Amino acid sequence: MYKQLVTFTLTAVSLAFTNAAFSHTRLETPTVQDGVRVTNNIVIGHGCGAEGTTTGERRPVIGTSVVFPDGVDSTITLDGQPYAGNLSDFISNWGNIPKLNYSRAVFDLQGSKTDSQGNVLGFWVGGNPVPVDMNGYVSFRTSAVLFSEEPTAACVSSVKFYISIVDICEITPTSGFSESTVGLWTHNSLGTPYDRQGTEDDGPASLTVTRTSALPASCGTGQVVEVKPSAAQINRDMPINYNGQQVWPQ
Ligand SMILES: [Cu+2]
Repeated sequence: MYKQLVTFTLTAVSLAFTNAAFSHTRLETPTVQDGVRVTNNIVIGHGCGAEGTTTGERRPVIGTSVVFPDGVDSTITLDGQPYAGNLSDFISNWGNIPKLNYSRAVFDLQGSKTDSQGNVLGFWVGGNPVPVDMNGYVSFRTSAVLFSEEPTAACVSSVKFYISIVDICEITPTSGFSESTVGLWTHNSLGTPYDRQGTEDDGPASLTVTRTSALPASCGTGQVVEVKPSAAQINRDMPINYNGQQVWPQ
């Protein structure tokens, strides 16, 4: 009886930890195949508050801001080593990949974030709170991502894009950011006001594109590429503009 109770308690504790880990804001489908258009969701799993805060103590998310690396001045690694070349050495068509699916099912307001050419590199939604005991699904679609034909890409089996997300529970200037006003699903060491506080770089969501065609045998298990946004891009693209005005942070 005692033994059963201990087992049950340990299971409950480990489940609680698992849930906490999975309730960070993430993509519903974090891995997609190359060449395939995929409908996806940003899943807002909980409101603002320190990790371990109970659901009832959390503050509801009233909006979220999502930024994909633009691939222009992004930081690229190849098998964990800094890579000085271009993203086009690995992916032939990065740019204008994500697109928000219009919906007022969760939030009343939404908009795309674009670069100077009009390519979508992120989006925002907001306007009303997600109840703290529920998930918020923000629907979007990624168009087909293609591996480059360049020899540099020949042995690459996957490319992982880190997606920076800020869940907003109260509109403040960046000086007002805290665990109760924002959920920072961002890198911890870019040096921007949006950086997640923490020693581990476990903030961002990610989208991994995997190659479906077989690699040449000489490639072995293949190489992995990772792409992170620059600080300049996060500073430029994370704020939310609405009707020509920056409405967050402010
Ligand atoms: Cu979490």
